[in-house]
Amino acid sequence: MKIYDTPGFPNPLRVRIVLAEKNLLARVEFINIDLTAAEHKQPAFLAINPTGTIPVLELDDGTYISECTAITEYLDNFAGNPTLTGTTAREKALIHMMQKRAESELIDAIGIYFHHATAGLGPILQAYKSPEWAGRTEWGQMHREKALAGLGYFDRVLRQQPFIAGEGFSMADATVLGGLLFAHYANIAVPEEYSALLAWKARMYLRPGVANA
Ligand code: GTS
Repeated sequence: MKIYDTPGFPNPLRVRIVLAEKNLLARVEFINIDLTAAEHKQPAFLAINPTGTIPVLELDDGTYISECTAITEYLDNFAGNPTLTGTTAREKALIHMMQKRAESELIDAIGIYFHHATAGLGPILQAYKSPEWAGRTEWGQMHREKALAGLGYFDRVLRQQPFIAGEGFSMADATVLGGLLFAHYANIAVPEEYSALLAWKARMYLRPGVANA
């Protein structure tokens, strides 16, 4: 298997955590994609993922899978022992619900703020962003507010339960960790009063699957 990504970037971190949690890091070859040079917007990359985003998983039979949730579903299930996406109907539903919230309320909101209200990854990549979005800093700023609200939401969740989707570590935890990494790059500080979120983050980084990602 191959993973096309950029080390140290937020969405790639989600999949790297999954690989580490599943003990699969040694089973994949990493292909580095240079986002600042807009390599992911060139025809060769768009042929493997038309949405022009990383990460992408390439299976040994040449199938390409993009979207972290889909990649995670594959990696969690291919050995027949799912641990991150739920086993019962209830678990699966709760994990997917929280995964979606972690994307829309946090990591994706920060991505929109970062790419559309800040200098993002620089001028080469900015040139590939939709022209009708260019300069929409107000819209980008709204997504900063949305992300801050998302941080507050996950703090409240973690006051009630030890993990994002309940009693066990799941892909939703990996996504919130990716969101916190993105918040750091986008200079969005987690407010100190979100102590449950901060304590959870510290606990997560003690997990080998997160520390080794
Ligand atoms: N929903 C996608 C997923 O789950 O894979 C999001 C992927 C995504 O936005 N990836 C970012 C990207 O490729 C990388 S990261 O910086 O968020 O880690 N961005 C490219 C771009 O041009 O915005």
